[in-house]
Order: sequence, then structure tokens, then C-alpha cells
Amino acid sequence: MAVLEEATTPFTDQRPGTSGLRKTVAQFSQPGYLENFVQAIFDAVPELHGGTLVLGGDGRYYSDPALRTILAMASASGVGRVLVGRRGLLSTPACSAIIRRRQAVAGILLTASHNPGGPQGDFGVKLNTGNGGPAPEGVTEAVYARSRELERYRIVAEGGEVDLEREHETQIAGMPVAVIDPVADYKALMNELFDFDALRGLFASGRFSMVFDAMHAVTGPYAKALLEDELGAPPGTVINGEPRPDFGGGHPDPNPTRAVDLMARMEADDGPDFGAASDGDGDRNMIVGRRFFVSPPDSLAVLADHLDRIPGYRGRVMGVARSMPTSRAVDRVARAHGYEAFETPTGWKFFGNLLDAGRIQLCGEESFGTSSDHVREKDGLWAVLAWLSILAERRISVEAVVRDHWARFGRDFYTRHDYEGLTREQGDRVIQGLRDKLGELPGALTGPGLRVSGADEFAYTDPIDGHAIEGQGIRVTLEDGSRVVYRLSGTGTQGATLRVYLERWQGDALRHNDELQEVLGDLAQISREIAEVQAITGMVAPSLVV
Ligand code: VG1
Ligand code: CO
Repeated sequence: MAVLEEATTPFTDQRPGTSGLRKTVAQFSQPGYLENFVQAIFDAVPELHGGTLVLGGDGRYYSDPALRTILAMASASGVGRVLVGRRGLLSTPACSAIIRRRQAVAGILLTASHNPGGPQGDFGVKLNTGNGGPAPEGVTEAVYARSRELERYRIVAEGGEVDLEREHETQIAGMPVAVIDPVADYKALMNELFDFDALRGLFASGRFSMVFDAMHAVTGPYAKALLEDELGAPPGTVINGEPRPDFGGGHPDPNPTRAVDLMARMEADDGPDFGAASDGDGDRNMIVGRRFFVSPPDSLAVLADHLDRIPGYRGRVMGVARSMPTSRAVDRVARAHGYEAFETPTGWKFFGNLLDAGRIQLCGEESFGTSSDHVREKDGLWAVLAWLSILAERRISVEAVVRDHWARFGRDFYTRHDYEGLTREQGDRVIQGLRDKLGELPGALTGPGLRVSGADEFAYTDPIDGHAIEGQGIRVTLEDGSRVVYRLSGTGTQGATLRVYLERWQGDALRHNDELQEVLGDLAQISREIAEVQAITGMVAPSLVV
């Protein structure tokens, strides 16, 4: 085989974020840029020599050339075998499932998740390890270190010709390559967890309808195969179901602001009973009822309350976890059920050890991510099937399920305010400013008259391996128990985004109307006042409210 050694420039970039390397397409198309990072992966993950690699992505622009480069580089670096999704497609949770079911040693996912795609959009390379989860910090650090010293990468001359449109087995310079059905393993796994007959019964009842918005991203084929073909939902249940390189020009982030088609349908008088959407790579989910949005922390809490009634989980739920900025609603459910409850930093990789150790079976983040121990990633469609299971059993509306939850546990009013488009320097100044006054905040009286009762910066020690990490967000609590959390986004590709998370628990939630932002209005004001948002950023209000 002819292995070529090509020159590349050592990386001078900042370290990859929580979700691997995520950059603009323009940055990725610089000569040797993608190659540098990919070679660093092959060098830093020795298991790949002779091992099986799973390869795919959300189908975004630039995926095709990148797939072909990675295949030819894998061959040159001695990878044992590559399983690649047909048309280069694999959702993040499906990739995780395939790694686990087929004993692969790693996965490379070409995705920038919910970031927009297209020539002006973003691209990304994400590394998963043999447990099917995002590479832990030790591995990403090793890749990063290697990327900074690399001057050459290895690639075979042949390899650009693999037909990715059909399932078949082939080879590239001696390395076996299988082009596989992206959906089959995932569908089989869902069938093991959920009672498909019960879900079929729900659709067959004629008294239930749903719409799933795939946002022209990777979940279209998965949702059609599961909901329409397998469970009998009528054709047309899945909208925007054809994956497109630019996601149809949209922003594949499943929240009420971005999933406009779905929200419009759910507002209609004769709208569907149940709505859901997923993001670019299929790991996120938004759940909505008719004219009723379910906040992700509430969705997590409701799932925790019902999980042991779903076949795959009966009698084996021991614990649940949430990321720190996620509301504490799920903690109350854990207490009621006698489950252990964990609070982890933002980012799915922090759930990995707890899942591997069997300490938790369910986990979630406020950013529309929920999943269980069936994979080591967030799983958008899993959450949809879990909600369908609840609805099939209880035969009441989404709104009734959530209102019943609030009546039993109280309500955690919750919202996230994003201040986007800041410079890095502005973002850092906000966080540093808060850090500097952590000591003087407790006892301080805020403008709206509430006193601060506590302030700290979240640090985490992994209960399984003892790994410690600091600087994971600033937490401020008020005397009435409300909480304000501040952190900077780690997934953006330009500038900085300040995320401010607001929450207030009320036991008599049913007495309130649904004016969420009103209930949290004073907290929003307090959050800006404490962090001096206007003085530092010039912004008087968030640019995105979720
Ligand atoms: C965001 C979310 C975080 C999530 C991460 C990756 O990170 O807040 O909860 O784990 O995206 O999600 P940040 O640092 O921008 O706040 V995904 O769908 O890109 O895997
Ligand atoms: Co995602």
C-alpha cells in the first residue's frame, strides 16, 4: 500500500471544547487542518491500531470530503476496520449504540451538533471511546497535546472512491470498510427497552396524534423508521425529515425559538397532542404538548418519576443525575423514590463514570438533553419514546402529566437567559468579576429587595475515579431559595456566550399563572445587577430566552 506523508502545521488553536473540535467550515477547510486533528486522534488512541472504528455524522456540509479523508487516513494508520453509516449518516446516540453493540474501540462523529451548517456554518469532529461516550478529559488532552507537535500526517493514495450510498463491505488499501444501515442497531436497542406494542396501541387508538420535527438534520430517517414504519404513526408525523447539508438554512436547535414549524403546529386549535424535535446530531430533544412547552428540567423530573414503569428499567433504577445548572426538580423525585441523586458539571462526559458504574440509570441537562444507561450519549428519540410510553400508559395530555407532577412535587420555575455575541474578553470579565466578589455577596441586598444567601463557584470531584475539576459555573442563591447560575458556553465557535440560569421553586405552583418570565422577572434583574452585565457587555437584556 502506498502511504503518503503529507505536511501539516502543528495546532496553535485553543484546546477542543467539551464536544471535541468545533470550528467554522472555513477553518476546517484550511489545508492540513482536519488532517492534523484526525492524525492526533489516531496517534493518541492506541486501541485504534487493529481495532474497529465507527464513523458517521449529522450529514452537514463538508462531511463528504472529511469522511473520505478520514477513511484514507485510518487505513494509513493501521485501523483494523471501519463501520461507516450509509450516506455518512449516524446520529450521536446511534453511534454510541453501535460502538457498544459491535465492540468498537472508538467513534468519530462529524458534527457540530445544534450549530448551523453550510459553507458559512460550522463543522466539527467529535471523538467517542470504547464505552460509547464522549472521550474523557485524559484522552482529549492527549489528542490536543499530540495535535500541537504533529508536522506530518499519513494517508493512503487510494480510498476516495468508496460508495457510501449503499450498504456493502469493501476495503481501502487492505483495511476492511463496512457501509452499514445507520438505523438498524439503534432500532433494535429501542425495541429492547420499550413496549412497542403499547406504543402502537397509542397510535392505533385514533385519539392521539403527534408531530416530530427533525429540523432537516440527522434524526429524520430514525424518526421515520421508528415512529411511522414501526409504531404506525401516520406518514407526515415526521416533518423536515430529509437531512440536508445546511439543515434547510435553519438552526437545528430544538427549542421554542428555533423549532418554529413545530411550535406553529402545536399552537393550532386542532394541533397534535404531542410534539417533539431533535437537534443536528440527534442527541437533544424538546417535548411539547398542545400549547404547552415542557421545560427540559421538568421533562427530566417527569421521566425520573415514570422510568421504573418502562420495561427496560423495571426494578433496576438506582440513581439519577443532572448537570449543575439544571433545576433541582429531579432531586425531589429522586428523594421520593429513594434514588441516589448526583449533580455534575455541564457536559455529557461527566455522566459517563456514574453510568458505567451502574450508579445512575437516567441523566439530563437543561439544554434539552436526556438519556439513560442504554448508551453513553444524550438521546433525543429515546426521550420521545419514553414520553410516548408515559402517554400510552396514562392516556392524559402532556399538560395534565406535567400539572399533576407540579401538584405533587411543587414547581421549579426555570428559564435560561443567553447573552450572545460577546467578545471573549467581555465573557471572561463577567465571570472573573463574579469570582472576585464571591466573598462579599452573601448578605448583600439586591435591587428587588431579596438578600443573597450564598455564592460559590462549582467544583466537582468524580465519585467514581476521584478526578477533580474546578471553575464549572458561579452559583448564587437568594434568601427565598431561588438560584442564579452563570457560566460561559464552551460550544460556540466565535466570541463568547454568557448563559444565565434562573430558577425558583414554589410549592403552590398551581396558584400561579403560566407567566414564567414574570415569576422570574426579579431574578433576571438580580442576575444582571450582580454580574454587571450592562456595564461590561452593553446589553440590557438577553438575546435568547429559553
Ligand atoms: C451546550 C449545553 C450543554 C451540552 C453541550 C453539548 O454547552 O449547555 O449542556 O452538553 O452544549 O451539547 P455550552 O458549553 O455551549 O453551554 V451537544 O447537543 O452539542 O452534544
Ligand atoms: Co447535539
